[in-house]
Amino acid sequence: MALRPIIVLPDKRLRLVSEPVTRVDASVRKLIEEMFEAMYDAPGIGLAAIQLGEPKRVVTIDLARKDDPPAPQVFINPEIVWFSEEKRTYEEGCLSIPEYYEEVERPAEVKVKYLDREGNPQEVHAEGILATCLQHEIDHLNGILFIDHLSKLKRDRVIKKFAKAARRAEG
Ligand code: GNR
Ligand code: NI
Repeated sequence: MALRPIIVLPDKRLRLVSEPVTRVDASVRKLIEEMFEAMYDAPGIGLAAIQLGEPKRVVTIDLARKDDPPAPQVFINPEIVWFSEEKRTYEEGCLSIPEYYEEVERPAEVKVKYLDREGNPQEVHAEGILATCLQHEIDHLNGILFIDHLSKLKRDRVIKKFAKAARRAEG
């Protein structure tokens, strides 16, 4: 299977709102395999389908430490149905905004409804890094990037840097 590239800023597809999956069929299962391949290769702890250019509401996550066995998790059509008042701050990064890291404050806990890779409805109560990662990935499904949670000054600075890099690469 060919390794699919992860799209980066300023690619406009990152701003698309992804479409719900209506049936977990062979094409969705193939997309999930390609997402894990790209995510593990990067490496990253999460990926949204749009990061491969596919505007579908599919998320992969693996929070296992390097020396532990893989723990792949799939979330199809994930939806936050509850979030805590309590917040948590975590230094985030994004494979679509390489080598930029900044602290983001989000709800500390979330309840997320989703379909698993068999298409069965599930619900998870997430806290810690899983809560942060799920919110980061669900943002991607809505065309939102973690830099949108920063000050306009910081966000504009990052966007400009990547726009400039793209112009340079084009020559
Ligand atoms: O690999 C990733 N690490 C990460 C760290 C803190 C908060 C969120 C993330 S997700 C990111 C991979 C990615 O870009 N997913 O969309
Ligand atoms: Ni990301």
